[in-house]
Amino acid sequence: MTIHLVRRGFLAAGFAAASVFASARSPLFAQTPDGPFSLPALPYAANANEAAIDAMTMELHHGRHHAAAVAALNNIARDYPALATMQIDDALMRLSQAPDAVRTALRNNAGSHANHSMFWEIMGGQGGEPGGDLKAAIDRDLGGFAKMQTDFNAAGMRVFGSGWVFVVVTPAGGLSIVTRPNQDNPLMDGQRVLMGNDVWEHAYYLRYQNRRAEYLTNWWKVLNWDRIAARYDAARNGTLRM
Ligand code: MN3
Repeated sequence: MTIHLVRRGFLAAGFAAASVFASARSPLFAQTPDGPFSLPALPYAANANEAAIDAMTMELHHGRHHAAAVAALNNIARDYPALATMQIDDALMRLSQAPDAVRTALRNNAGSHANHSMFWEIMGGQGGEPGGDLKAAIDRDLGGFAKMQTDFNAAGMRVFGSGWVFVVVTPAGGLSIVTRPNQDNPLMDGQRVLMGNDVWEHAYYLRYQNRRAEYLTNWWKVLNWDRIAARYDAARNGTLRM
């Protein structure tokens, strides 16, 4: 289906010759073609999150799943050149303006790139609890840290099929727990992601099999609250990109 979309888009754009080249690529491959988007390196070793996530899961999740989304995104940029000049948050917030032929693929792959980039960034820590302004916001909006954990994990359990659970910073500046299906990202609704957990089975199945609750509970042990606090400051300053 994606190949069809790529071919049709190129023909529509008048690049019929280029479509042959593009359709020979599979966006399912992890290899990242040259393009405007790149896979961010993990900011720690693959085994840094062993308290919650085994190294093989980290390597497959980052090096195969996320890489495939980046490769697909670069293929979309060939088809939709305006994408190459856009920040990922702009692409997600203006999804309705994308050409019909690429919108679904863009939604899935730009969403995945934003979601996973955030996910790697906020781990690699020792868990614990946030302080300062972020703690105050959690107390104010989410009923305190313990209630936030309980409600976040419960929301993660309620995701049916594949999706994500997030804490978002709303346009009004408040914190809220939300879930999204597939690779949807709250930026699509104008909300900034403070933090989020991936509850696709690929995120936990090797170690936990069907025990998603145990994965959700352990995940808090590897959070890096300094990085999450920096995201909170960036969200408030208007500089948080994804
Ligand atoms: Mn994932």
